[in-house]
Amino acid sequence: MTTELAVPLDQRVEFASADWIHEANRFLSERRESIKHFARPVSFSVEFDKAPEHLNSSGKLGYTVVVDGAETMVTSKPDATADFFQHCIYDHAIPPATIVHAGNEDSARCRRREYEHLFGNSLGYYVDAFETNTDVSVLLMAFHDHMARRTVNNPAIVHRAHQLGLESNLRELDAVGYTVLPAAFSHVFADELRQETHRNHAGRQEGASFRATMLLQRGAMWEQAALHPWVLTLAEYLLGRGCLMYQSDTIVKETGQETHPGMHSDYGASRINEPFPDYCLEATAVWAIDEFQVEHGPTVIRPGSFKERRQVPPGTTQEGAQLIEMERGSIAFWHGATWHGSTPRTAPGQRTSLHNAYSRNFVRTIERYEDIDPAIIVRNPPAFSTLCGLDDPFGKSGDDGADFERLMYCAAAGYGQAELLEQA
Ligand SMILES: O=C(O)CCC(=O)C(=O)O
Ligand SMILES: [Fe+2]
Repeated sequence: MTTELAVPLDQRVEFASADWIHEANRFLSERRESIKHFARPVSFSVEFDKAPEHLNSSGKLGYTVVVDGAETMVTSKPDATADFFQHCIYDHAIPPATIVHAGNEDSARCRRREYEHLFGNSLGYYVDAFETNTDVSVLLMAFHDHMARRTVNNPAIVHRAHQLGLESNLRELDAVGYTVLPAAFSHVFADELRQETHRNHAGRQEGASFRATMLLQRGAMWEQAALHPWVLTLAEYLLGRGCLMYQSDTIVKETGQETHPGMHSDYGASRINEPFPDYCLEATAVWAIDEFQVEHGPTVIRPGSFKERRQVPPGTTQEGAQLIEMERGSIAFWHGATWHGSTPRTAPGQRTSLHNAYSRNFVRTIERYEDIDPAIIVRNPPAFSTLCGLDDPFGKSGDDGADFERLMYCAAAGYGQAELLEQA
């Protein structure tokens, strides 16, 4: 059975759009009676610079919330007279949606910590501005999660990349087929991921492979990793909107172990016809949970080889390829048609890494999440169900024809579309 979406497709909204404001009002006005018991009205206002063009028709973008029990409590303009006014949260970037309060304490802490690692200490922009454990903060947390559960990421991918400071990474992807994102996750997260990885690997039978797979259904930290806003932006740049999780797995490499001798392309498993199309079908993010220096057995890659548009010829060696050396906390990201391999670890100890591969929405993925536990879908923003393939843009025909609601949603949301850097 295919898992139900937590929020139907037609209830998804883009951050700070008119539909978003409308939904925000609907949520608050349903709670009007309890709001009337607040000791005094609460107000706050948020303003952004450099919003995507399709939203920023009227100059300043932002919104103001006045929680006073009135009919309209959220308006679509910033207002500097509000109690609590925050100009340009997230250093000008429109924030990706995340649900920080749902789930258990550990996962809430993890989500919040990683967003603060990337964007600074402003995630709790309105929740923290009011006393905790009051009716007000409980309401605002619920408001935040309700909106995050239906908020889609800014669909203007190049704009998003620009705001997140990833433009040079897009250029590298175009030029050589790979790029590295330093300090992409915290050392605390690295330690948590390592511990969980080793627990997963240890629980397996003798002789199991060096991979542990199907991570999206193995705990909230893997969900958080799959949604990494920088990685997802690079993935959508190469693969178009609505891309899927192709595979999510960890590798533990021991001293002397050669996991990927020679060279390969990540298109190998999908038997892609040659010549490969000139657009990307699959892309891989490798998280350095441990150090990736020469003695730790890092990845090697041949710059520009994705332009060959073919599988690696048998017998191709690693000669002339470049090591991807990176510090723990970094993420390497490559176009899946790029020829790469890995080197043996010479140092004592183990190399731990997370490999999140993404594909276009029409590619058949290696892992399957169509029947993933609905509780996992509920605690994540729409981007997560998209990765799991639950937005399936094709729908499936029943006895009465195709699923036009899906077809139309995915067309309107631009699924499969990509932008080129030069157009921005
Ligand atoms: O583990 C490595 O260094 C390379 C792994 C790899 O080939 C991949 O994730 O596609
Ligand atoms: Fe690979």
